[in-house]
Amino acid sequence: MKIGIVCYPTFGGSGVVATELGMALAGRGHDIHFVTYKQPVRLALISDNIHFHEVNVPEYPLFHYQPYELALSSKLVDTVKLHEIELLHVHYAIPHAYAAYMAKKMLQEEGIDIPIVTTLHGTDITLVGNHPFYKPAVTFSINNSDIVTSVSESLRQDTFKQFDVRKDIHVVPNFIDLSKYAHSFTDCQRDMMAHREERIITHISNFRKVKRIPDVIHIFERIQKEVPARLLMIGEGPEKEEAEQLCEDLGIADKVIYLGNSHEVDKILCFSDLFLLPSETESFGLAALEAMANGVPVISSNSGGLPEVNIHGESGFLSDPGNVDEMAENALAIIRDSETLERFKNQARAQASKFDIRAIVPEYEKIYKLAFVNS
Ligand code: GMT
Repeated sequence: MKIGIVCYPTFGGSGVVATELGMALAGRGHDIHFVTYKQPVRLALISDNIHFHEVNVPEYPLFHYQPYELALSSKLVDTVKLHEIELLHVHYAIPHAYAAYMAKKMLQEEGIDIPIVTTLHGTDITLVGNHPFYKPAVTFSINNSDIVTSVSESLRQDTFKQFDVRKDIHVVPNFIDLSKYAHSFTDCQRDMMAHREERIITHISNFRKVKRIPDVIHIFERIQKEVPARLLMIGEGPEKEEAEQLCEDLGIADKVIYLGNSHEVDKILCFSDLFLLPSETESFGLAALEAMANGVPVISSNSGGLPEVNIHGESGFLSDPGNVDEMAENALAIIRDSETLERFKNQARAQASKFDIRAIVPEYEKIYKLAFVNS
């Protein structure tokens, strides 16, 4: 099948999922066309059946805001026609589902019918999309997609609660390519990051408010009082500067390493002992799943879709958002002795294996077939 994929090309989870899905579909013989404003960061390989089409928005001084969705919908129309694309799969409702709908309508005028699959990822529903400024357009885009999927049951429920959605939402969870992790442990560079006796605690995010970055630091501050440890902070975002200051204020700056955005997340995770994700809400928590696939137990909040990914007492522990005391206690309960840590590492890996890409990608293929029926 010739499939057009629209996503954000950045380090965010929705872009990562879209890119990994596209590459996996290409591996199964589909012809994949990514349409976005920059080459997606995880799109390492442009092969014969993976293509990238850049959306350009010409600057014009009259426009206070450059009209990206207009440029995207025009690009979709051209790309669909030129490459005979049969289906569009858009990740993140804003503005992708809206632009895809416009493209569909324009193509209809030319006698071309293209089904639209929209995958909701989280913040497009729970944080941004439900703002009154966007809500009517997001509701319309969801209701006019041929198929809508969400990455967790929790996000499905949130969407029904917050929007007047008149169609079913199919849950297709995020996934992980476990074959990529089979050899990670031969390549560890742990000694460069920490002393032998120190536990390595890791956090990866886009450093936005929803991630509760100060909680990450407060949890770590309590941990390192009892067990020698280092904190690795991966990612970039608006809360980073304040986080660095908080580490200074708490006198732990020498134990916290900020690594910025990284293309080597798996290498870093492979020598980590514990992953912290105390987010206010998280529709899925792909970063937690990537940690678990690397055998890293997760201390997370219990909000959104996290309980569908991280299992309390198995792959880690979950607490109410903001309960940093409990999160620190649970973290210590895992890392204090090596035997318990090893047990949790194995359990984390076992839990991650339930989200193997080989089980999930065929789910999307079924969804695509259904989209043709609905279109
Ligand atoms: O806030 C983020 O982490 C970025 C955001 C995105 O759109 O890339 O992530 C959302 O989608 C991910 C992939 O489906 C999910 O794993 C994240 O949980 C979700 N983020 C939130 O719900 C806050």
